[in-house]
Amino acid sequence: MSETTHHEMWERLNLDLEAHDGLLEVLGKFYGDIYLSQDNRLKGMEYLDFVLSEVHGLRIKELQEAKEAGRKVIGTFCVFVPEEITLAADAIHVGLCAGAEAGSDLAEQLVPRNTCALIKSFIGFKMAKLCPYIESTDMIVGETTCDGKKKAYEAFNEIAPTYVMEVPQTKTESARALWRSEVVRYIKALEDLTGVTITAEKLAEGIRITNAKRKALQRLTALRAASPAPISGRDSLLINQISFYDDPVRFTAKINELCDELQERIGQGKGVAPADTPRLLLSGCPMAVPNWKLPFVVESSGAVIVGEESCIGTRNSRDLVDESANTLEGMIDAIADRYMKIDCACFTPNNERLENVTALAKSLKADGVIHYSLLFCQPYSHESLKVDKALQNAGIPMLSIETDYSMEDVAQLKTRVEAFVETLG
Ligand code: BJ8
Repeated sequence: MSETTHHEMWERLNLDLEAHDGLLEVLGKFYGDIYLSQDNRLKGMEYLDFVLSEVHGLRIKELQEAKEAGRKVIGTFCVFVPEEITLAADAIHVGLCAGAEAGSDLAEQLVPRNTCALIKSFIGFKMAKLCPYIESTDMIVGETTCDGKKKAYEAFNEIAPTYVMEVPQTKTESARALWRSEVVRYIKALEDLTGVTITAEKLAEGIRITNAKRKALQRLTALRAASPAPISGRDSLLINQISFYDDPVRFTAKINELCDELQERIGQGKGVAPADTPRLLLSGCPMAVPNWKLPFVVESSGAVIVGEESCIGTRNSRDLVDESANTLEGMIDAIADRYMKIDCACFTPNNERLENVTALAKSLKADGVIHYSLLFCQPYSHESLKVDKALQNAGIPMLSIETDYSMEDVAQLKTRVEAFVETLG
């Protein structure tokens, strides 16, 4: 992570420079051990390495320059906030979920101890003055998904004003009507903030850009069905993580280039691990940057990860917005419909997720699934039992793991993952 050149900018953003330097140092080391140590990486990963090395540097500089030119920055915590609309308002959409423990002890002043690590992390990053993204936002958007997040936004609002979208908890007709009205309310909120009127033309362009990004990620997912696995799970997770920060047009072009390289590699029969390496699908809670713990444990236990069924994975890229509408109302309907397909564990019932996980495991030729829940995450812990049953019925073995962001259980996790991988033969 480059530090010296960006200090002035970080100071202007009121970061705690000493603590922030410490964070970047740890992250740089962590990244070197987990990422740069891998063999057979794709050339296209150099771009991702560069973006990650500048995630608090050049990308923040770009955001500051955009702000000086009059654009607004919108920070989000959930894939329910429609990026299409943010782009249509000529604003920039960034993900604020955090995957590190730093600041989590401070977060316990605002949320209870038994809150998941993801929530504690974004609150902790704000309280410890560690996140230049939060400090760059003009509007932070929360959402009513799990109870932990709903209540956390009330507390977070005290230190960072948060606009909250109401996400329904069921998939009924009335729930869809509520969600559509929330999409309309978000359009209005953005128009008020930016002074930009969201026209059909602008929204069509926002839909096109976001769909193109999702199509590139879908392409990556499909290519990972090849054997031997052509890309590591760690690198694929990084691509999905960076999709929440990078400029969407640039990112899409780079990921399509990387997919071209992948295609070539597959054509040559090359991969990152021998063809008989057990293939695993990860399923469950999102893994925000820099939460690379479990992928590292899995891929250093004799297995390769071939997919991520999570919001920082296929749940965010699987469905596109229908582009056939040409009126604003029609596009709003198409956006509402696309987002209602998200199979987050916060919905009840949520049977489509069981079908989706099983279908994904089959299409990626996974030998097994690791279900990952963050400690204290009720929705995903509950669903791990149902996912297990559905996979058993399909003859696919599953290992359930609950953990947080600390490194204390790494040895224990490795023992469990190795034992599971051994059973896969
Ligand atoms: S659409 S998965 S991004 S809510 S891990 S905070 S669920 S207690 S992240 Fe999510 Fe949107 Fe759903 Fe996706 Fe709560 Fe669980 Fe914590 Fe979680």
